[in-house]
Amino acid sequence: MSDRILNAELKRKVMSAAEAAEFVQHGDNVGVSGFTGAGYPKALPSAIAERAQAAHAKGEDFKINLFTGASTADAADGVLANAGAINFRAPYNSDRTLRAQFNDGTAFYSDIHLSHLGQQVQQGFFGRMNVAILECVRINEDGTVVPSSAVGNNVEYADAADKIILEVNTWQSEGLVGMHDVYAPEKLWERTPIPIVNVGDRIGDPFHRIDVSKVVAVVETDAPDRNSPFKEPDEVSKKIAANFLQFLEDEVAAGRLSYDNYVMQSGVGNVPNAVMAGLLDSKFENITAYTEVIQDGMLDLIDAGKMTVASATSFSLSPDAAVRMNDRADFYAQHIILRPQAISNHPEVIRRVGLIASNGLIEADIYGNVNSTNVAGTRIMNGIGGSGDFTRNAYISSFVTPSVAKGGAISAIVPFAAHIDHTEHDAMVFVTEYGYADLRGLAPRQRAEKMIAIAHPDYRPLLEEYVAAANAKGGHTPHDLTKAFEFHTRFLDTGTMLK
Ligand code: 0RQ
Repeated sequence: MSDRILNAELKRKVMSAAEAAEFVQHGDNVGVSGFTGAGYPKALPSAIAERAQAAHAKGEDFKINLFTGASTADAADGVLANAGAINFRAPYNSDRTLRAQFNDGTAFYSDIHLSHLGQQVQQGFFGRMNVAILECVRINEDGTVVPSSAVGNNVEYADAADKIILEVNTWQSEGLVGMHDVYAPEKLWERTPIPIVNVGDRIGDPFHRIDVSKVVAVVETDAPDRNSPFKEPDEVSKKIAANFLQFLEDEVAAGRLSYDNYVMQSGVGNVPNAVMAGLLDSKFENITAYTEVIQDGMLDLIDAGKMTVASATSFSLSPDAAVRMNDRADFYAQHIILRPQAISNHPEVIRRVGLIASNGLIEADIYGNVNSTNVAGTRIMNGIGGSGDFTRNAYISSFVTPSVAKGGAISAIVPFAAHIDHTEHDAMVFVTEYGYADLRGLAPRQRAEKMIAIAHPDYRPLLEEYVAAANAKGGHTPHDLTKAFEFHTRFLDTGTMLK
């Protein structure tokens, strides 16, 4: 037995994953730890999948409703989806098999703002939470638990669940001890302000207090997080990043930002990494991040002394960066805080700290409405994630995107977004490789001009043609509803949005 299980009562609950999986029944609501490929349970999902497969082989039903922090990995969503063991999923998914099941209607998905789900589960919006399965680094002598590389919705799931299963993962560095700040808001209708004034404020405990009497099993694992390899930013990403940095410089020049008060929120991926590489050589100092996910570029900024503190709910690191983090965990613990996602994404705090949000998109329309989730308005990609939490409440909200997808067959800027996650009232600045469109203070007709200027040159004439047709119909937000989705229907008919 590992020396990371220090509580005598819970030591007696150690068993195999297969034995622990017996506590999960068909139809159960199961809330697991895990966020962006970090901190998800590594053993129970496979064991539950095996149970499901055995039941299916006997002609019996076996499916669970799976709740997480955000995306997990093959070892969690993947194995369960492949076993046909998921009936319902919330609040975010990036697994391809499961995505296909949502899109063909064989599994159900509710795409929910990441800061909202924990409370909704606690309040019983989805029925009882039957089992919570939480990965941790260590169980302390007093029965408190140190979460692993993500905090996610652990607090709410453990609170709501009838039974708790703990996975103690010895692959996770004990250096994580001290990085967490576990805080639960008071009960509904008794709430006081969340006392985070500065990004680096710690307001909770470095461990999670659980009800030990609810723990039915403890399972030991040593499997790694998903930690996807780092892709060097391509040319388009570098141009988008350069345009984003120009926007920041222009904000400084306009007196709306200074070189030492940039509070960053950033989605993950190629473009954000290129932005962070650019920030290394910029005049910005004392950068802080109030965001969801700690990524490679933030470690670089911390190493360079450019970023003082990064607050998030999980890590999303390349294998190299994960090794770096683990090797120097004591140093990073002075600069990194991992909070519950209800707090990392809390509107109240986001408003207070005055951050600049920057997220990806599927498409935006000429008036600045954003589709982050549904390709051609119908096929779910991942989900809204935290983009709504941040976009609505940011000091300045921005979206970064290549001007085209699928080799140019799809324009990221369309006449009318075929699904809308962020409205024109929330989205302020759009950045492509052709520049940035600042929509603040503009009326719809003025916005269209700015958006077309950052579209791919091949699509600008088509967008202008649409605007002419829409303006001919009139209105404050002109549209020709017979043509508004022509880009999409043309793509579906011919394989390209181009004429
Ligand atoms: O697909 O890899 O199969 O070619 O979408 O697109 O351009 O690499 O950009 O990785 O940032 O993803 C909106 C999906 C963008 C993401 C989305 C295809 C494209 C490619 C990826 P391939 P890119 P990104 C942040 C807050 C919502 C959640 C969020 C997302 C793939 O940013 O899920 O913001 N956002 N969370 O080809 C068809 C289009 C497309 C398209 C792109 N219009 N039609 N396919 N793609 N546009 C917090 C965190 O990040 C944790």
